[in-house]
Amino acid sequence: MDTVSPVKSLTRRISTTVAGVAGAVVLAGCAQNAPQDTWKPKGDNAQMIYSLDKLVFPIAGIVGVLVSALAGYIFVKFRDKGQAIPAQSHGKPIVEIVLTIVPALILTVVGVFTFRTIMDLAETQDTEMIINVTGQQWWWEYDYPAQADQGITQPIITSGQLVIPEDTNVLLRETSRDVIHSFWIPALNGKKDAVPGRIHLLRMQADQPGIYAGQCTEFCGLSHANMRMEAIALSKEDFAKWVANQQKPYTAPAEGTLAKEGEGVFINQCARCHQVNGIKDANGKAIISAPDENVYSGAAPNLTTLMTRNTFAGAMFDMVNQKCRADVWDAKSEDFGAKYLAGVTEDCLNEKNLRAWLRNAPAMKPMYADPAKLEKTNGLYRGMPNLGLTEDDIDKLVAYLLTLK
Ligand code: HEC
Ligand SMILES: [Cu+2]
Repeated sequence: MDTVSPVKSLTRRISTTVAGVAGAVVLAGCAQNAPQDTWKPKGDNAQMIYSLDKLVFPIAGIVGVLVSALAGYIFVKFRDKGQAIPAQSHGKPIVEIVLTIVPALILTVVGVFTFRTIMDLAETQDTEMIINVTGQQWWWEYDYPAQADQGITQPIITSGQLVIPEDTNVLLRETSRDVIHSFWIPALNGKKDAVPGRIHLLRMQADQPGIYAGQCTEFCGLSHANMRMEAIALSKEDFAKWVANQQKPYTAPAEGTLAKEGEGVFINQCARCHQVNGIKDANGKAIISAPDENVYSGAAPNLTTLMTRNTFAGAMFDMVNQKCRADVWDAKSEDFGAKYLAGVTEDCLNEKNLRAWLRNAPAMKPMYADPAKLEKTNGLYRGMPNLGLTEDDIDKLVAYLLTLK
């Protein structure tokens, strides 16, 4: 027979829960390496949000503690011990007036500063550069329209890693090809939803070269948690080098090499979804990959300069091995640009990840791309399907993809 009284067991359950939550909150503050910390702003926009937080958080904290303490005191002090019901009254006008005016004043102060920050963050007058950002299940595409003053003479399209020049007011024009996503690089600015059929604007500015991690923050389906992104800030000179490299013409691999065979496999297997700018078929005819009607959003990442980004598939997987990864992530800001621009060389390539992806992408990242279950998605893929490639073809493709830098 259970001898613990129901009241005791309830008290124990409540105190265990409270201790658990408090413990988790305290431990969450211990993270050594927390790149997605809003309270470590690395640019003007994030700084504005932080300054507002610094004002509002202590006020909200004091009010929160006071209210919880008072409520707790009242629960304990006046709990039902079988005493007579106290005399009922209808309040004291003076208390009611004070309790209305004080919160109203606090909210007014907070409201004025919040409104001012929202207005400042919506400013677009000072834009120096525009990048179009398109979310889709489950990766981000960045397209840089031609902008002569930024040295961008023809459009650039890339994915996963948003490359920007330091100390430059960049304006993102966000939209989505399928469902609502939300773009968030905490060190650089707050969140902004990417909504199909609309364009939302988000300012970006980074004080220093470096890599700033982010995450899609609007639940967008099966692989929402695997939809990450990184902003890469480069010094202005390094950014110019990056732009020049993105715009250089395509060079096909030399005849007779493994990479050349890989180009053939790519044309047969991949080009129906993936664009590589300038690639030509055996007859010298340019291949423009049409939007693939079998892919839900109609699009796949542009792979023209795949090896200039060191993560792939929604910034989920490293394209580089452990050592080379540390080189970039831990670089001092003055060395960062050179390290990043070195790209993915043969000895840095994380061949294990890339091969696993080519072998069976949906096994690495959950996607609606299983041919057996396509009736559930009206015959449309979300993401990259398992193409059933042979190891031989994968060898060739890896050799070819390594030339895309
Ligand atoms: C049916 C369309 C389709 C085909 C065919 C296809 N892919 Fe993909 N691929 C995608 C989609 C969609 C993604 C984005 C998946 C994600 O990140 O969630 C992708 C992602 C990738 C990525 C990561 C790119 C990045 O920047 O994040 C690589 C590399 C890649 N595919 C290589 C290939 C190769 C090589 C082939 C040919 C063997 C191929 N793909 C065939 C649709 C396709
Ligand atoms: Cu998303």
